[in-house]
Formats: sequence, C-alpha cells, structure tokens
Amino acid sequence: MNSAVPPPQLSPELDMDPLWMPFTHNRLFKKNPRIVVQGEGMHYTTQDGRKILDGLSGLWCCNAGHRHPRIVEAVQNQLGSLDYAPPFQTMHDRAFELAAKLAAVSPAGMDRVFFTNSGSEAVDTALKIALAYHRAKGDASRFRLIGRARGYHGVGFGGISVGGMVANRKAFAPAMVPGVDHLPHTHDLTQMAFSRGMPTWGAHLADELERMVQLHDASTIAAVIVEPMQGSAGVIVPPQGYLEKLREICTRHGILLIFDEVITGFGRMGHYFASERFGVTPDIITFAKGVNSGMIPLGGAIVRNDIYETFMTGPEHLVEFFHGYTYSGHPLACAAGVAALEVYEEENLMARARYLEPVLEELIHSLREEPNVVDVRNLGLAAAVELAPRAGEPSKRAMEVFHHCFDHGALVRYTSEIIAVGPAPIATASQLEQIIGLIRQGIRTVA
Ligand code: PXG
Ligand code: PLP
Repeated sequence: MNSAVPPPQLSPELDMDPLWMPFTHNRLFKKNPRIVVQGEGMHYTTQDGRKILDGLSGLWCCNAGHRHPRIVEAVQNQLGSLDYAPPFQTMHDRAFELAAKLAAVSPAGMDRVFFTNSGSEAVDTALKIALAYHRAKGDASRFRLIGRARGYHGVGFGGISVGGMVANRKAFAPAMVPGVDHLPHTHDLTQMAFSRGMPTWGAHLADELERMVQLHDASTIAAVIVEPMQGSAGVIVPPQGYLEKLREICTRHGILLIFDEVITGFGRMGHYFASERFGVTPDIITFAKGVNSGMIPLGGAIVRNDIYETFMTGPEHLVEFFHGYTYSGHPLACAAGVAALEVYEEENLMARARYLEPVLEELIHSLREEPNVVDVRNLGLAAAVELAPRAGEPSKRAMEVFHHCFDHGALVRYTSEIIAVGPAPIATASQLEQIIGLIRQGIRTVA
C-alpha cells in the first residue's frame, strides 16, 4: 500500500521484545513499528527522519504543542531547585501554586484540588471522594455509582466499573465495583448522522437517570459520572439539553455529578473546561492530560468547596481523607502545569481553539461524500469520521486509514471504525487542511 515510504531505519540494538505496549496490537506493531524520536510544536519526527503532523495533540494532551519552550524551561528550573518532596504531611510550593491557578480557571465555587498522576487515578479519586462525602454527611447508604455506555474513565477498577467499553471490562467482570449501573449512550446514527456540533436529538436519554432513581431509590445513589463529550468512544457529542437534564435530576435527588474532563479540559472545547462551554456545573471535575500539555504525568479532581469542607471536621490532628499517591502533585509535573496555564493564557489558546473550531468543522464535514463514510461529527477541537466496517474484518478499514496517515505524515487516532482528530489549538488552518487531506486520501486508498 505504501511503497513510496521507506522502511524505518531501526538501530540494530533496539530490542523491542521487552516492552509490553499499552492498548496496542504488540505483535503486528513490532513487525512494522511507528517510533518517534523527537517532538516540536505541531510535529513529531520519526526514527527514519520523517516529519509527522500531530493531529491528536499526542494523545489528546499536548495542547500547547510539543516541547513548548516556556514549559520546558519551567521544568528545567524546577529540577534546579527541588526534585521531589513527599506530599503526605509535607508539601512544596509548586503544588499550592498550581492548585490556586486551577481554582482560578475552574467554575465558581469549585476551588479545591486533589492531585493524582493520571486520568485513571483522577477518576478513582473522584469516585472515592463521592462515596466518602456521603458517608461523612451520615448518608452512607449512597453507594451506587452510575456511569454510561461507551464511557471511558481510565483503567483503574473504579474507572472500568463505571466505564462502558466492553473490551475494557469483560476480562475483569468478577472484579467490578458493586452497585454500578449505566446510562445509555447518546449516539444514534439514525437520528444524528452528520450533525455539526451538538445534535438536536437525544436530550430525553437523560431521563433514564430518573428511571434509575425510581428503580434503585435516590438514597442508594452516590454519583453519576460522564464525559461531557465522550472522547475515547470516538467523539460522541452531547445532545442539546442533555447535560442540563442530568444536572437537574442529580440536584433534585442529592446525587453528585462528576464531569470527567480528562480530554475535554484545557482547550479541547474552546474553554478551560467543557463545563464552562456547556454552561453546566458539576460537583466534581476530573482532569489530566492537557493540564500541563502532557509534559509530565499529572491529573486530579477539582471539587466544590463545600464537599471539601464536609471532610474538614473532627480533631484537627487526624487525617481527613485516607487517599493519596506518592507522586500526588509532583514538583516537576506541577511546575509544568503552572507554566502551561500561563502559556494558555498568554497565547490566548482558548480563544484560538474557538477560532479554529469552525475551520475544523468545515474540513471534517467535507469528508461526508467519501467512500464508506457513515458519519462525521465534531465539537471544539475534536472531530471524527465513522466508516462502515469491512465485512468480516472489524476495525481493519479504520486501522488502514490510520496507517496511511502516519506513513504519509499525520498522526490521527482510530478506534473501532472511527478516525478521530484532536489537534492542538496552536495548529494553523493549513495544517488542519493537511491532516484532513491525508484522511481523505487514506479513506479513498483503503476503500
Ligand atoms: N477519563 C477520560 C475521559 C479519558 O479520556 C482517562 C480518564 C484516563 O486517563 P489516563 O491518564 O489514565 O490514560 C481518559 C484517557 C483515546 C484515548 O483512544 C483516550 C484516553 C487515553 C488513551 C486513549 O482516545 N483518555
Ligand atoms: N505498593 C507499595 C508496596 C507501596 O509502598 C506504594 C506506595 O508507597 C504503592 C504501591 C503506591 O504507590 P503510589 O503512591 O505511587 O501510587
């Protein structure tokens, strides 16, 4: 298929066997590896010296582009003064500084930040906060957690329990957190194919939560967790009015609403948080990825002030919440976070994302008439094309489009039959054009 592309020049010493790659077809990958050795701005460079335009911000995280000099400098400076400090009963200034910056850009009344190292840990942290919060209020019967079909909340046991990706759950079924139920997802091609932005159909699907309340009783339900826009499932955009309804039902029944903003945060939706874009404020926000432009692992949960206050009772010398990680708020990760937030502000990257949104929308929807395209959808700087599966070969067509794009100079994402893009707001319109152009070429080539 790609005879024009030279094979990667792998150094003979590079032994690929010891590494068990995450969420990867290891055997096929190691036969035809895609290895990058450098990143700068919107580009990666491969081991054989080819430039790859990054259409996915790494993996939805490098929102200021690769190796932004301000963030690199901040990490280097941090290494010059403090490498690590224990976060249990000790702390360092950078973590306080970043928490204050996050409080300033999060919705009003949500000013308390708990740090983790990843989105998966952020989710498990948020679920534990929800359970412990109700218990602290004398409401320990609220133990149920409600997620959503096709939801992705990372790979911890809590996250896969509330998550709705069958492949991520089935092998671990006996180890699921008890008492979890799932809302239906909102993706229905008979009703919303080729929607631009938010589909007009589907708000009524939030009423399923009301049905669950009637089934389980509100007094048993602790929290509902959803991605405001489902990212991993392939950019499933919330229907107009849907999130508002979820909010209203949760409020009416004393159920905490958690927005998992690991992908939607820090510019993906044209704002610091999707909550701001949708005008719907949850009780807890989880974040990771874009918080420091993917430079050093970092995630966390932002909670309503009164949730934090609920824990702040009892003797002052006792630990209030028995949870935390060795690397909660690691100095290097926080230094990168402080710098990334400054870059987002100074380079006006939220506004830049909003400016690029209609450009990406036009480009992605221009794929509508290409062969095998069954849906095109977009919101913010996230967009996807869904293809009809090839008979007997699920997901292979999308995989080939992904390979075509990479081999010809653009990184995109594929998942089942879906090609997704999530460029950084530093992209130029012509770079977006190149990325979509390669997807078009790929779709035609593998048709
Ligand atoms: N919640 C959400 C909403 C996510 O998108 C996580 C939690 C877990 O974060 P960590 O840092 O533990 O990976 C994510 C991660 C994809 C893709 O296919 C998306 C993610 C990760 C890997 C691939 O689009 N999101
Ligand atoms: N396992 C062992 C044996 C540990 O001592 C620790 C932390 O001290 C952990 C797991 C948890 O590691 P982390 O805090 O990095 O999540």
